[in-house]
Amino acid sequence: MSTPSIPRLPADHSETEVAAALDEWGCCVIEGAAAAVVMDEIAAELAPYARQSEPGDSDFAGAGTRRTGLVLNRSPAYRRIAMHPSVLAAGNHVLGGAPSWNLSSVGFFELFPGEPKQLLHRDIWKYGVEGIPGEVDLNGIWAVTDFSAENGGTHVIPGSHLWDDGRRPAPDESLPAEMQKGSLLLYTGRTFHGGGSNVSERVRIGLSVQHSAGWLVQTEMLMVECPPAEVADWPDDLIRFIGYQWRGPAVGKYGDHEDPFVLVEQARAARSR
Ligand SMILES: O=C(O)CCC(=O)C(=O)O
Ligand SMILES: [Fe+2]
Repeated sequence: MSTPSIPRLPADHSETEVAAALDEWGCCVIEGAAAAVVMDEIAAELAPYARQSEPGDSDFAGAGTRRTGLVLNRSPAYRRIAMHPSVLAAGNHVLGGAPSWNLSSVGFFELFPGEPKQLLHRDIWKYGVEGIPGEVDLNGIWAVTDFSAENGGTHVIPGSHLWDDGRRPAPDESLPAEMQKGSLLLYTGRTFHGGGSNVSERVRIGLSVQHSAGWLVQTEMLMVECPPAEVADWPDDLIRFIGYQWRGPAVGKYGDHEDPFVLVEQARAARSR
């Protein structure tokens, strides 16, 4: 049986279309979700840091892959697309059953020529917990360069979000998400995927964005990485999106049972004194 193709939506898709694609296939490509120049800006902002990053130290991380973090701090261009309408539509649909959901991690992934195919996996394996009910992550990869079958464009298995927990993919069951710079592959935490093999002569760059239900620990300690004084000038909705918000009826409190956004207000007040 051949693998069904990855659904593709235009940038002006409706919320219903992205919801239907994620329900049925667990993944979709949003063509041209951002302008190519935005991707160039992100790449330029992160290049000085990426040059200092070490290659991966495990099979999963990949000896031919460099992963660079602190993207929110280092890339104002990423901050402008962190709450892209397609991400919000997808997250609201997949994670909207939770009291809140938020950004969990952002990584700049450079796959160099010669890097082999990554293990096909579900991102929820990162929690190390068996039997997680339903979907708790809504993730994506922005094509910072074009993604092709040759340069290691992310592989995905449409429909695999519905597989039983014990089922494992055959090596040839996945398909590469071929997409132009500025397109976005969205996939749920249960959908099998992984970096492709880069048999081209050029680096493939993807910006991995992970989002999770608010009651989960974030993959990165975003509020430590982005302390109140640093985020004070950012838009309020982005600040809340990285975690400065009450996450549920009684989680995410700060101090005397306050909303952690009060930390940002304090940083703003201190600044204007
Ligand atoms: O770089 C890629 O294409 C995918 C990476 C990935 O899925 C991961 O590291 O979890
Ligand atoms: Fe992954």
